Order: sequence, then structure tokens, then C-alpha cells
Amino acid sequence: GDGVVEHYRPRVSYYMREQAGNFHYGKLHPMKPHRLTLTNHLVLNYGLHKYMDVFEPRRATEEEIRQFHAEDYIDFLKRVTPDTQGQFQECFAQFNIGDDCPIFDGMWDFCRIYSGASIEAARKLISGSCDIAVNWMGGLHHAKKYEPSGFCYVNDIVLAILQLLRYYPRVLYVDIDIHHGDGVQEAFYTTDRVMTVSFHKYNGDFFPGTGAIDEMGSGLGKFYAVNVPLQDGIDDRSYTQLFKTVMTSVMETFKPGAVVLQCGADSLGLDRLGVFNLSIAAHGECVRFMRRFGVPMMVIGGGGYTIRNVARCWTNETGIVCGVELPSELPNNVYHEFFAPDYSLHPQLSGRVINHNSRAYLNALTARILEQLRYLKG
Ligand code: ZLS
Ligand code: CA
Ligand code: ZN
Repeated sequence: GDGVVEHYRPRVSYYMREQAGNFHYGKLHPMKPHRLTLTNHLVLNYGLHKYMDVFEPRRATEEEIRQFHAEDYIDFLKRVTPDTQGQFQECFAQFNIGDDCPIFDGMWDFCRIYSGASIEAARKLISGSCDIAVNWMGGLHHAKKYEPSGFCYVNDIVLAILQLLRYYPRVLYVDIDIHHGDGVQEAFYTTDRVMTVSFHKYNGDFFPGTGAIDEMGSGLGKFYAVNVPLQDGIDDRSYTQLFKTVMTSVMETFKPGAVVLQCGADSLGLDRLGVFNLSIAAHGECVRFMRRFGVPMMVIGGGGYTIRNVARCWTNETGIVCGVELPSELPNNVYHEFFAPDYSLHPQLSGRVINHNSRAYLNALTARILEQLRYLKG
């Protein structure tokens, strides 16, 4: 077994603002910030706050957001509201405003809250006052320098990595959201100081359409972007085995000073937008595996659209980073009815879609990625 790991109790910082759960993208929109409130209730009712330092982070400043985003885009985000959007109509096409990225009440405030938390988490890691920093509000990996994309307006991950790069020579970004982490990959595509690794569904059509295996980075960054394109229905065994094989080689070759792990929960089975078959245990196994390397780590949220399972998933992963084993029976909490009929941390999520990833496909994929990583050695 791994007795040593079980006794390892890392210092964990946890970032949360209650208001974050009260924002609404719109009634029909699949992104529901309320999942953050559900998650926090489970985390607190399991008593996990006793194992962490819990912080209410400050908002990111405009100046901090300018480290990545363009000034006129920031001006737009700052000034547009549902009431003033009439005056900004001509900017909507320029800034990709539409059904995926609507203008909603408090949008700019929401961006400043989730980004402020990721920036503070990065600084906390640098200061050495924690080993793992958790921000379930963050992880909005699609946002671009000049525009929002796929429910993401400000790229808190890029902002956090830019902070980490002030101190750590090399930062590893790992993304287990079902969507490709395109915004982060693009921001660091030409540098060898950030390696990005994304596992995602890819068929050329599924959003955002990028993330083919041959996108590997360019210039100095050549080979430092790793893409793991997967088909519908991938199951626990195939995914965790692939994840561990790839990440072992990545850690050995890249030797990062810090890791940022995006834990999008839309890779779980039964997700409203997702098509994978992962259980909460397998998703969490990826987090546990990364924790074992003992490298300073930032753990952030992302997608996740069947919100009762998002809350379960991120609660389980909060327990994992703390090194605390949680009983399956959910503690009593004011949102108990969300978790009917099983009231369990580990409901059955698999079985809706069949696995279209053959052994042969996964073996060939693994071989190609390990070959790419061999270019980094020596
Ligand atoms: O990674 O697939 C698309 C783009 C479209 C189809 C949908 N229409 C609305 C716009 C054009 C091609 N967008 C994806 C974005 C997925 C973002 C994932 C974010 C993350 O998990 C990180 C947080 C998409 N998939 C599903 C929808 N959009 C979608 C489903 C249902 C609705 C309601 C609200 C809006 C319009 C009707 C909407 C979007
Ligand atoms: Ca991904
Ligand atoms: Zn996603």
C-alpha cells in the first residue's frame, strides 16, 4: 500500500466567496454557479474546513487582469451590463458575445472574484505557506486575450500561471475537463517554461474543435503542448491508466516546480454536456495521483453541468487533497434533497454511453505521446 502517502497531511488553502454561487448566466444556460454553493455546503458539512485554511479572497484588480487580457476587452467587460448592452451591440460580434457567453448581471464582478482567488492561490503557493491551494470557482480555460469563449470571460488560469512563473522556472498545467484547454494552451504555446497537458473529447467538431494530437507547441514551445484526444464513453480503467502513464512521463521529463490541475467535472458520466463515463472515484484518482508527486499544486474547477455530481466530485477531491477519507453517506445539509435518491458521495454514473476508445486506439495514443515526450529528454 501507500502508508506514507496516507499519513502525509499537506497544508491546504481553500478559497471561497459565498456570492460566487449567486450569479446566473441565464435560465437555460448550462453553466450554473450555484454548484459552488452546493460544493461548499458539502465540504463544510463533512467538516473538511478543519483540515484547511479557508480564505475569502479579494477581487482581482483591473491591473492584474491586464497581465493577460487586452485593455479594450477589459473596458468592454467592465462597462457592459444587461441594462447598457444596447449601447454595445456593435461590439458583440467583435467580442464573441452570444448564447454561450451572454451578458449577465454582475458578470465583471464574477470574473474579478474567481480570478482574484486563483491569483491569491498562486501567491500563497509561492510564499510557501501552503502545499496545495484549492479554488473551485476558477478553471475557466477557454477565455482568450481579446474575447470570451465557452462560458469563460477572464482566464484565471493564465493569470495564475503568470504569477507562478515569477518564481518557478517551470509550471505544469493539467486539464481533465472534457473540453480542450485551448485558452491556456494558446497563451503558452511558444514557451518551454509552461507545459500544457489536456485530456478531452476530440472529433474536430466537439467544442472548441482544437486539441488534436499533433498540436504540440511551436518555436521554443515545440513539444511542450500535450494533447490527449479521446472518444465518447471512456471508462474508469482506460482513463486512469492512460492518465497515470502520461503524467508519470510528463513529471519525469518536465520536472515542474508547480502544478496547476484543472478538474472540470464534465468528464463524469451522466454530465449534461459531457459524453465520458467516469465515476467520481476515477476522476478523484487523477487528483490523488498528482498529489503524490509532492510538488506545490493549485487545484481549480472548470466545467461540470449535472450540478449535484459536480458538488460530489469536488467535495471528494477536497477530501483527497487533505488526505482525509470521506464516508460515502452524505452529511446532512440544507441541500440534501439535491442528492436524492441515494444521498451518496459515489452514485453510479457509468453505463449511459458505450466506450468508443478501443485498446488499439489507446495504445497507439499512449505510444505517440511518450514519443513526443522523449524529445524533451537530454
Ligand atoms: O470547458 O458548442 C458550442 C458552440 C455552439 C453551439 C451552442 N450555441 C449556443 C453556440 C454555438 C458551437 N459551445 C459549447 C461551449 C462549451 C463550453 C464548455 C466550457 C468548459 O466546460 C469550461 C467551463 C456548448 N456546448 C453546449 C452549449 N454550448 C450550450 C448548451 C445549451 C445552451 C442554452 C444556453 C446556450 C444557448 C441555449 C447554450 C449553450
Ligand atoms: Ca481537458
Ligand atoms: Zn468543459
